[in-house]
Amino acid sequence: MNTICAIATPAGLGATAMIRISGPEAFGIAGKLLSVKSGFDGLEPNQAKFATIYNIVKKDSDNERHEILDQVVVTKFAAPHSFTGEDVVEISCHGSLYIQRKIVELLVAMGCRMAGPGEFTQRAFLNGKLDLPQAEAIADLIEAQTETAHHAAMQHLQGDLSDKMAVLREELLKMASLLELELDFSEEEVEFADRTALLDLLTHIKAEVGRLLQSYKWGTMLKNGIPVAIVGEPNVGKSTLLNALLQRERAIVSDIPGTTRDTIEDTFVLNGTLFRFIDTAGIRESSDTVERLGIERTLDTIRRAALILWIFDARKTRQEVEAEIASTTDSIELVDKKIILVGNKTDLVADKSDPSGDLLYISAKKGENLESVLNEIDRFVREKGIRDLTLLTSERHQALLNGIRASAERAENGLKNQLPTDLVAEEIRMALHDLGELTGTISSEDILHNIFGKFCIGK
Ligand SMILES: Nc1nc2c(ncn2[C@@H]2O[C@H](COP(=O)(O)OP(=O)(O)OP(=O)(O)O)[C@@H](O)[C@H]2O)c(=O)[nH]1
Ligand SMILES: [Mg+2]
Repeated sequence: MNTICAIATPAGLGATAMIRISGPEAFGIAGKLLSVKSGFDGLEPNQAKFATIYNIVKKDSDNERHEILDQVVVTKFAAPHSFTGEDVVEISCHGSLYIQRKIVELLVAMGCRMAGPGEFTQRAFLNGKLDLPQAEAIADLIEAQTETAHHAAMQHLQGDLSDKMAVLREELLKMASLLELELDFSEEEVEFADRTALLDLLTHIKAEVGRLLQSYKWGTMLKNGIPVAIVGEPNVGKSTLLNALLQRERAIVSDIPGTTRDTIEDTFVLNGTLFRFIDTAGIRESSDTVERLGIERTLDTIRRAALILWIFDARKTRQEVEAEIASTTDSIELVDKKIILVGNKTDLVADKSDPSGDLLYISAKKGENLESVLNEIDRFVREKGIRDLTLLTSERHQALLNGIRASAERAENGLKNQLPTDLVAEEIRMALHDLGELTGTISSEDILHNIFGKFCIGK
């Protein structure tokens, strides 16, 4: 096993930067590089110490002299009690790009190899410090920009998904071994595995996997921002509302109906959750080709949105607005979406009381009552409970869980139709294989390359 090194902090100017070394030669190489009072060997694991790094400067072919490159803090972790499970040395140096590069150059000259993408995390996985979903969660954790995304990644890192999978695997293994036993005694036509219990287990697995698959939609939305469409007739003030919510002039506003022709989007963090507001072209009958294309996009945006802010002129009645929504969305599946009705331009009306109480009334231009809109958006997330769910965020996990569900369904059908035991057993084996790939008990070069290749160097 090579000893690897890499800069673990981002390329940019910080007060300090950190360089990581991991592998069997980590201590030996660090000992040569670092001049530590009392010696590097004297440094206890899990302790940090002040050290000096010297650079060899060649004056001419015969003369070389040692020059201080940097004064650093060095931390030592002894295998197996380190992130990678190997001997690890972390060097915190000053943030200068020159110093960082020079230290890596010296390490390579002393026998380190530059780490590949995700190689530290991959080693942690191979040494059993993390399972695969946990290793993948590290990438999510590093990328998390909001409280909700952080929470989702942290749950995976703490083994939430892994624990759920381990329970499923245990149950499936039990079932598989009973079926295999029957196959061994196939001549005698005995049934070791209770068929009703098997069916119950398959139903349970399908439900558990189904719940996780459902959460994938939310998992990806949390990463990219929960899509909130701002729609309504032309000129009702959609772009004005977008700008007011973002507190900057993102979209063009004018009193000409049909100003916005394309969708305009921007992200916004509300109470720790990332949202993506999408301003759209006003919906109306139009003979203008470009405007019609824009309206098509509006309908598409409604299809993809989780939340719809339906903006109308506050002088309209509720019946008029409901008729408008019904006629525009008749071809759109609205289940799972929430439509919030927002009457705008209240500054122009004397009486805007809503007898039913669930319409919101605002003045986007004057910034009045915008908090009522934000409160409704927040309430939607709270009601869905997505801040507390175990969320599936990885495409890889989704594909494997889909496979597990399909195998469970086929096994179920096989049992119900009294198909031969070996066919049912084969489906269970396939489900077990997919589960193994998910948690990483089964892995190949290819799988690991696909996962860790997407990491940055230094992770
Ligand atoms: N009085 C008043 N005028 C408003 C309010 N909100 C928006 N307006 C005005 O209404 C006009 C249209 O506003 P926009 O935000 O461009 O409307 P839009 O819904 O994006 O229109 P399209 O892009 O054409 O679909 C502009 O002149 C705004 O200044 C409001 O709360 N009160
Ligand atoms: Mg507009």
